[in-house]
Amino acid sequence: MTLQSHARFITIEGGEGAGKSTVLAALREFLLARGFEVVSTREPGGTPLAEQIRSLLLDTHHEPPAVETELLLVFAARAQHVREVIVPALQRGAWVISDRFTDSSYAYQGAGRGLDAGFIADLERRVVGIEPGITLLLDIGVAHGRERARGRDLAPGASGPDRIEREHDHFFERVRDGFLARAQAEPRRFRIIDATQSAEAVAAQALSHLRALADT
Ligand code: Z5A
Repeated sequence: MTLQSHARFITIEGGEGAGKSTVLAALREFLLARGFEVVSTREPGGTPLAEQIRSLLLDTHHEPPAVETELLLVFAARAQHVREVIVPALQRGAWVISDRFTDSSYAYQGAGRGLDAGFIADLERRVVGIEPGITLLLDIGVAHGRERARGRDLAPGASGPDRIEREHDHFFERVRDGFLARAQAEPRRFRIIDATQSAEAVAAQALSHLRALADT
């Protein structure tokens, strides 16, 4: 089974603190202003059940999952998200913008944790079945991204770093390399954006890619 690509399905990927949420808000505003229905969502999560799985994945107080458990949990959440939210929205003609999707599993569980990419691809085909028309990869050095995320995590009311955010820099270097390798392997789908620029410059670049899509 090959993956079905959807032109109105946009994903935003990148490491910690890359600015994905910030870009998502800008894309959403642009599409809403043009009168489109927009579903903005995130992974892991996006449905009540998938959000519960997210809590299990990121929780720091309980037994840490084995790497295989971690992979299967992200795909369990994704199976629910695809069926309950993403596919129904695409079928009624809405745009869907997701903060992370399957590329994150290749980067974190594949490149980061060392799980076999063939196994992930098999799950992707059997459990997910779809892929975005365009993926914006916000690329930033690990130290720079972590510094931004730390600033946010230390703000009053913030809950502090989650289980994955507590990993070492080496892990995040492998994740970054994993994302860049995927972008290199699929240049038609990926657009790499230098996320070290100002938030305004990053949003402007993301919008220029979206404009090219939305106007066709
Ligand atoms: N995960 C996985 O392992 N496998 C999978 O398959 C999936 C996910 C789907 C949760 O994801 C974790 O799940 C994640 C990977 C794993 N773990 N980690 N690490 P998440 O997306 O919810 O968590 P995150 O990557 O930690 O997101 P984040 O830190 O919230 O990053 P962000 O959304 O890219 O950043 P932001 O919130 O937009 O910005 C961060 C801060 O920087 C904030 O204060 C902004 O105001 C500031 N910012 C943003 N842009 C700029 C610019 N351009 N300049 C200066 N400051 C900026």
